[in-house]
Amino acid sequence: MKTRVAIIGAGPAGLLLSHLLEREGIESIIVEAQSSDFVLGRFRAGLLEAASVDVLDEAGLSERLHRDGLEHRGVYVQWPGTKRSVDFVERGGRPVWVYGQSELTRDLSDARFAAGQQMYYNVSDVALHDVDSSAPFLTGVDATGRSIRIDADVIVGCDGFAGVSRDSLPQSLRAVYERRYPHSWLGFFADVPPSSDQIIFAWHPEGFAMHTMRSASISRFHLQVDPHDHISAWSDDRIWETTARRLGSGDNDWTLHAGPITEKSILPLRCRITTPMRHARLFLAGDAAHVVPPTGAKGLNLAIADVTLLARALGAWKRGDESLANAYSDSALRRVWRAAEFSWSWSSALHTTGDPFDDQLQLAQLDWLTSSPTGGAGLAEKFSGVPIAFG
Ligand code: FAS
Repeated sequence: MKTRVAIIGAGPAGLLLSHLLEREGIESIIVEAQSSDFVLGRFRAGLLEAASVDVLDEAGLSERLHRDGLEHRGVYVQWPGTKRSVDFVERGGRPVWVYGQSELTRDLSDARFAAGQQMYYNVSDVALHDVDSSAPFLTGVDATGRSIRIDADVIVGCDGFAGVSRDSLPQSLRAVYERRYPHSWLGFFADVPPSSDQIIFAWHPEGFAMHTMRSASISRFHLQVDPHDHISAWSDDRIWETTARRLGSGDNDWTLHAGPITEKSILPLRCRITTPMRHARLFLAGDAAHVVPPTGAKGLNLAIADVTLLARALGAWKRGDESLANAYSDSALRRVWRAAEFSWSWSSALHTTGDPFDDQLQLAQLDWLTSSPTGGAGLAEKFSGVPIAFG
């Protein structure tokens, strides 16, 4: 097969890229290792920055988001004895949207199928060839066991953290920056309406807790746990008791409502960034290039920003101007490192270490962020994001 852009991965990055490329008049083919149902069944992220919603609005992909999503002006930040609301809009930022990644992936997937996009699911052994030449190509084995080859002008790796595309960056050029956090997150979904009108970030001497949501009837929670902890050690009762304690249920007549837990898992917190995000005819976008801890809810938003920049760059290149394609990696990485810094500093302010000195430093940081106009403005900007642009 021959196309202009061969995309590896049908997650949010790959699907949105294909949609944005089509609006630039550029055809693409997507190959995906898993089945469509498997990809649509992955929950993961749940918070969209305003800049991400702007992209989806402009691309005609946000109808269900505005119907079913929840627009939030800010979040609650609390610690024992103190609960403060940080209103991003009041502090110069923009609202954020609660809308599950699985819902967004469904919207993107539906749009691609409706557009007759060439997408091949259950493709194994994907390999990249000749990315240094002007005629790169992909090979793989499709669901029927047939070998496939896709010749393209450009290959884009949207194949996530476990993908293969970044291995095609020459070793001599490739730099990998990695930080493993000294704690993990136990994340769980519950079929119970949220007990709060806004997301709660709770510092607690025993460990961090977060109350977020996916809809008016589904709640989502995260608990700081030891990196060596195992989900089998966490009964539903233990999870609810711990969550209620850390969120201060019963304090100031606020009560956490429990319900059936429908999914629970433990996720290591890590940051890994691979540079550059472009080499010759190979581009990387989304988790294929970078993963950040979900504390700042940046992973999915970075994927959206990457492919927005990349579609603009490939559109300009098609019109004869390669300058944006040359600037893609630096522009994308500038945003990635700002998100990595926020994810690191916000995680560091909220996750306890067991050291009382650290406790006091963290509480001082949270007190400043939630009471000082400049601290609040900084938090608002980091949370609600900045416009997606080159430079
Ligand atoms: P994805 O990983 O979503 O998609 C990559 C696709 O490539 C997959 O479908 C995969 O099957 C496919 N693929 C991989 N290798 C391939 C190969 N060799 N050939 C063909 N296809 C291949 N982010 C947040 O902002 N907030 C959160 O709360 C949050 N929670 C998360 C929880 C978990 C458990 C995880 C794992 C991530 C979480 N993230 C969160 C980050 C997550 O949302 C990512 O940022 C987002 O999925 C990025 O999208 P993609 O770059 O498309 O990568």
